[in-house]
Amino acid sequence: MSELNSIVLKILNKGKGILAADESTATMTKRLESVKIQSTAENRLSFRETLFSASGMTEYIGGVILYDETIKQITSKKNKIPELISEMGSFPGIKVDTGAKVLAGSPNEKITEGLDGLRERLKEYYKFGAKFTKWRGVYNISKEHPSKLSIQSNAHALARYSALVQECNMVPIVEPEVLMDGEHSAKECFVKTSEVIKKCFEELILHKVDLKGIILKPNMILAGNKCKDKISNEEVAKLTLKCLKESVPSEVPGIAFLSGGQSEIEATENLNLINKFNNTNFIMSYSFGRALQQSALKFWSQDIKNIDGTQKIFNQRAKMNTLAALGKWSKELEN
Ligand code: 5MM
Repeated sequence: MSELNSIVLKILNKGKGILAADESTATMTKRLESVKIQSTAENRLSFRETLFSASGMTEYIGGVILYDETIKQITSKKNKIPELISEMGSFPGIKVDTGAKVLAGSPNEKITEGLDGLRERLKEYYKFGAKFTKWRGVYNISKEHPSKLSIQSNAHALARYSALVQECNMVPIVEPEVLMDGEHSAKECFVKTSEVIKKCFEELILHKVDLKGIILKPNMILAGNKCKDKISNEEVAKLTLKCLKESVPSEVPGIAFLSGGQSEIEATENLNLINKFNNTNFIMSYSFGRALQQSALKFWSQDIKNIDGTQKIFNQRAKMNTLAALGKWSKELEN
């Protein structure tokens, strides 16, 4: 077994998932301001440190994706953040893209940037203790989108990023996110997501990326948030499995879904059904941002000194999602 493959299997071991805490400062500011907390470096650290030192980290969270600011911060107990995460039994990871910018040639779409100087930045993050990385390509659905140009150029960037990351002995998380914003049907989401993922693997193979040493982070197959014809959770799970079975090469060891704006319970329920019906050899787990942090953030914002209370809420979400990654979750366990 290669070193990278063994890291993947440890991160996703026994239903463990990934905490996506890699919000850029702009996104984190939105999240904090939505609960009336000022977005200072100190407050961003305080919330994140509260989560990273929660007991649920040890049992349920195999990896944490950090942002550049956070990986360099020192905790209130004078520890480095990656050391705290490792001590809790989890792997520190880092977001290495520099964000999605307007795609020249298709102004309503985005291309993710960050390849220039990436090899050097990766070496620095490796020294900080990162064992894995993340890069997110974003695609929106409309009649003419995602365009061939956006599908091709984002896949190319994801593949070039992955090859550089593996060269530096870290596991790349490959995140092509087809957004749920819009009126599109679940069927359209299925078709577009399949096209996007297939192109990503075409490019990953061309760039000689070791598929056993990556984690795919896709969206679930959902109807757009403005679509009138919603589908059931069972249909979401079945369509998601069909899409991944047809588009992902069997060498890939693990898939960790993003939550994409679903409510916490919805994301957990869908993940549980995906695992109940899983007829593939892929590990199917989670790499949630909002669906792991929303309730904890709300509670914390009422009293940022109530660390135990915040951690209790986070532990419960992490536990519920790990049970879902094992197909053992039920609604009754939520109470
Ligand atoms: C944690 O949120 C990340 C957002 O990063 P930016 O601030 O650079 O947009 C995002 O990439 C996240 O990792 C994934 O989208 C998954 O998060 P959700 O909330 O969809 O599970």
